[in-house]
Amino acid sequence: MQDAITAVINSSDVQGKYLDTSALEKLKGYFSTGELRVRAATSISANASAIVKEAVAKSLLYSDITRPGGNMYTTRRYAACIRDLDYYLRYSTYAMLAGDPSILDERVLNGLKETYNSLGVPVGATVQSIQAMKEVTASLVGPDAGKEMGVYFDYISSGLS
Ligand SMILES: CCC1=C(C)/C(=C/C2=NC(=C\c3[nH]c(/C=C4\NC(=O)[C@H](C)[C@H]4CC)c(C)c3CCC(=O)O)/C(CCC(=O)O)=C2C)NC1=O
Repeated sequence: MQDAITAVINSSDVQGKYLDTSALEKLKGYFSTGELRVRAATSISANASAIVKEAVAKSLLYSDITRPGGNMYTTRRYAACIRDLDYYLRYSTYAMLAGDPSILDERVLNGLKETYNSLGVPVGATVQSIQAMKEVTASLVGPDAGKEMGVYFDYISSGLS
């Protein structure tokens, strides 16, 4: 896993240089949003199950997916879906704190699309529910932190698509 600081330092190290202006600007941006990130992570963790629940209500409930024959039908599969959304929320929060998406590649996206395809989990509906979580989260944490979190929800969405 990388974070914004190691990403910037590694790329300067590879070139054998001190940090240049653009590297320093990146670090400054990261440090100046530190408190925003920690505050957002605090309220997301305190409201995680409510965020997931509202996102499901907005995107999946009462659709063909929750009816017999749908991929969320049966309690076991419904629970697996809720659990997956909770993973996406938790790992997006980690990535937002780190200011870097690499943890999503390593822990979440690696092999996920293949797993979904082999189990018949619909990717389009999953992406819709991740986008619903993005909206619900933004309304909880406010527009600035919401935009930061949005980067990582979008990263998972495009990694799945
Ligand atoms: C931390 C990283 C991590 C991820 C991301 C992860 C995902 C993941 N989701 C799975 C299943 C699943 N995922 C879903 C999800 C959904 N079905 C829908 O229709 C909805 C659109 C969607 C929810 C948004 C369902 C229903 C299953 C069970 C499918 C089945 O067994 O038939 C499985 C197969 C094994 C299992 O059932 O537990 C994995 C590995 N596991 C992990 O360890």
